[in-house]
Amino acid sequence: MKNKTKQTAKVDRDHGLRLLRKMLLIRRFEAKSAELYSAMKIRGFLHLYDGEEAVAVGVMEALTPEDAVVATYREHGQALARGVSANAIMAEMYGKQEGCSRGRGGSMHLFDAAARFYGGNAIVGGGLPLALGFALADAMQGKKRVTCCFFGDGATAEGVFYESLNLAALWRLPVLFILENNLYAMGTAICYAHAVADIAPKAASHGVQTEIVDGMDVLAVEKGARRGAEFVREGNGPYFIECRTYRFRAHSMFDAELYRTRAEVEKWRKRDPIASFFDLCKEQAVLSDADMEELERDVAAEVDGAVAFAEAGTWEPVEDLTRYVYSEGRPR
Ligand SMILES: Cc1ncc(C[n+]2csc(CCOP(=O)(O)OP(=O)(O)O)c2C)c(N)n1
Repeated sequence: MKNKTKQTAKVDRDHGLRLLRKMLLIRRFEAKSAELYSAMKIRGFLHLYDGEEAVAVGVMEALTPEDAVVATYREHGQALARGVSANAIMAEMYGKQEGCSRGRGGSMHLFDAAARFYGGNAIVGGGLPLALGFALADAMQGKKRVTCCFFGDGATAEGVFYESLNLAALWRLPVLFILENNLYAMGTAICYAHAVADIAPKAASHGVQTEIVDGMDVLAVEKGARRGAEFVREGNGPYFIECRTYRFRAHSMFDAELYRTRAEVEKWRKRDPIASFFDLCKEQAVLSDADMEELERDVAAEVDGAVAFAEAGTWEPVEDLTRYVYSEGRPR
C-alpha cells in the first residue's frame, strides 16, 4: 500500500482553468440546487457534494470517454465532471422529460449512457457489483477500458464491498475503486461503524493495489487516478484509491448535523479544494483574480441556463405513468 506524500505540483494555465472551472461549476450548480429545493422546484432527496469537488474532478481527468463511471447517490459532481450536461441534470431534478433519466430518476439517479455514466444509485454500495459487471464485460471482450466506481465510507461497512474487492482481485478485473472517505455515513462517524477505521489496508488485504490521496487537493487526486487508471488499463487488475475528503454541508436537506461540531466543519473549510487550488495557481502566476471573476460569470451563465432549460421542460403526461415499468406488447 502506498501513501503518497504531498509535493508542490506544477500546473499550466489551461489545465488550471479546466480543473477550476469544473470544481466551480459543481459548487455553484449545487448552491442553486439547494435554493431550488427550498423553493420546492426540486423535490425528493438532494445530497450535496460541497467540499468533495476535487475528488470527482481529479479522477475524471484520468479517464477516457470509453471508460465507464458508476457513481453514488451524491453524484451531481461526478456527473458534471464526467460531462453530463448541466441542463439535463437540472431538468432531471425538476422531474422534466428532458432530464438525463427522463425525469424519472431525480437527484439520486442521474444516468447518461452516451457519457458512459451508469448512475447514480440510491442503494449504498449498490454500484460496486454493477462496476464489476461492466469490468467483467470489458475483460471478456478484450477491451482495454477502465470502470471507475465511486463509493463512500458507508459502503465499506457492507458485505458487498468485501465481496466486490475479492472478486475483482481474483478475476483481475479492470476496476478503479474510488473511496470518497468523508468520515461520516449520514450521522454515523466512521469510528462507530468500523472496528478498524483505517480502510485502505482492508482493500490491500484482498490483494488489491492501494493508495491514499488527499481528497482536498485536486492535483493529488488526479495524479493518483492517473496512476490507478494506467495500472488497470494495462491489465494488472483492480486499483483502489482512498480519497480523504470532507462534506461541508449537511448529509441531505434534512439533517440537524448533531453528530459533528461547527469547529470541525470550519477546520475543514479552511482546506476548501477550490480556494486552495486557486491559491496555488495564483502562487504559480498561471491564473489571476480576473480569471476567477471570468470563470464565475461563465459558470453562473451555465447554471442560469440550466435552470431556464429545466423550467421550460415538459412534464410527462399522466397516461405515460406505467411506461418503462411494464413491458409493452408481447416480448419477442
Ligand atoms: C443499502 C443501504 N443501506 C442504508 C441506506 C441508508 N443510507 C442512505 S445514505 C447512507 C450513508 C452513506 O454514507 P457514505 O457511503 O459514506 O456516503 P456519503 O453520504 O458520506 O457520501 C445510508 C446508510 C441506503 N440508502 N442503502
